[in-house]
Amino acid sequence: MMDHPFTLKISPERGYLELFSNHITRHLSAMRNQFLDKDAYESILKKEDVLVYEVYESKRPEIAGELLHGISIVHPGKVGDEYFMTKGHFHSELETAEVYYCLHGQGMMVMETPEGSWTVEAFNAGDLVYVSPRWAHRSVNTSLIEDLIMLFVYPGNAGHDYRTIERQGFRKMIVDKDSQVAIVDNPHWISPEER
Ligand code: PAN
Ligand code: ZN
Repeated sequence: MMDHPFTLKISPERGYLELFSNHITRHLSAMRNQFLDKDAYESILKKEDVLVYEVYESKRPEIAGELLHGISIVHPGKVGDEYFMTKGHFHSELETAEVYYCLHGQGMMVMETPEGSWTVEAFNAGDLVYVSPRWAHRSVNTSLIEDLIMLFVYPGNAGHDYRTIERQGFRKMIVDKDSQVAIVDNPHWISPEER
């Protein structure tokens, strides 16, 4: 089958939902054990199962040669000191990269390799973040007021491995420390030697 090229006009005013064919919502209840502060997590959840982030995808065949693309929106907020963030994942096909372009807001991309190397890229609207092959990635909204809105593009055959991060966590966490954004060690991270 040969698909015809197409154009998507991306603007919040038009409503992303009308332009993309799939809408994924991740509420706090779907992020159990991802945030460090369990008491803070339970107490927010008891009041409301808040929407932490959502993704609008343009559905494409999940095969090599295609480019999967869409918009992710991480809402502002914290669980304890930790800013709202995505679950994060490795690509199942480890040797696949991803490009993120920040449309609105500010954030940090937390990344690490299977061997435990880590890096954190801070970005603002207008910045492009290149996630190289092999690096797990999680986007964090470091604003407590504004949405973080990103455009992402990645290979059709990438696939998502969430299990590894669910098990071992990310090495670094992004927290609000005396009203400053800080990168700190995750005390629950399981190092390659312990796996
Ligand atoms: C993105 C992410 C999106 C949501 O499309 O899927 O930002 O984050 P999680 O998938 O970690 O919940 C991407 O990286 N795709 O590969
Ligand atoms: Zn990805």
